[in-house]
Amino acid sequence: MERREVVRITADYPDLSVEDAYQVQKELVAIKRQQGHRIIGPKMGLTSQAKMKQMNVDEPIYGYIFDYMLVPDGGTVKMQELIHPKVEAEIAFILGRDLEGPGMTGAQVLAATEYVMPALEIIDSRYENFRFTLPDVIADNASSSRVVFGSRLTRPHHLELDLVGVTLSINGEIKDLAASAAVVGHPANSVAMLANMLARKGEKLKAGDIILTGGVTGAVMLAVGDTVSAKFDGLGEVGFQVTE
Ligand code: 0L1
Ligand code: MG
Repeated sequence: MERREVVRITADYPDLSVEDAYQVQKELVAIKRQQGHRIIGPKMGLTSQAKMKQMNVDEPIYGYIFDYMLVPDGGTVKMQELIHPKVEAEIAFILGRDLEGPGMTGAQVLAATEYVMPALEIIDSRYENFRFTLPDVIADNASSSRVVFGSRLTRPHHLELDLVGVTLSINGEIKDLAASAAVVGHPANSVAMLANMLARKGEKLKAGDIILTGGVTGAVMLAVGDTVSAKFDGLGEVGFQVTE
């Protein structure tokens, strides 16, 4: 792997549509699977009003998390394996049964969810100077790069999942804080939207899928030597270190 920035695809193919971009993503996912990598589950991206406004879209995007992207809680993320990574704090859902749209609601998602857990997603867009359009990001598997899951599992009905306060700290300094309603009003809505988007392609969410619902906090740039931690009210903590 070269791990270098590239010019966005739409510089050469300005007519690339969102649908085309999901086809590119599908090919990328197929190549990774041929290489022996296993999908852990899908992820939702651009789930905050701020990010959707910035990209001028009214719907989030999705991509896939693979087994090689997993970093253990308290483990290390190696900068030399990445390009220009950022971190964001998210809530992950583990599904107890399959979920098939269309018409899926947040309440139905909660009823089908076995556990929720805290997570840190490391996004690492491959595009030069972060210059990309929506189809570029989709084709780049929604910038998926690494994921750290917290070790505590919580039943979804044990707390109000839209009222979870989250802090994201680096080297002991709070870099961002937010409430989980930042994720399309409620993280379960994000999973419902995902099921409904997949339904348009004749696909569904499967029991055992671990789903990243989207950034509660904003994304913060990482540097070698950083110690990153996130605290989620009622859900626990998760963290990692950045090494060379
Ligand atoms: O997880 C995400 O919200 C995907 C963000 C994609 C855009 C970016 O790389 O900043
Ligand atoms: Mg994310």
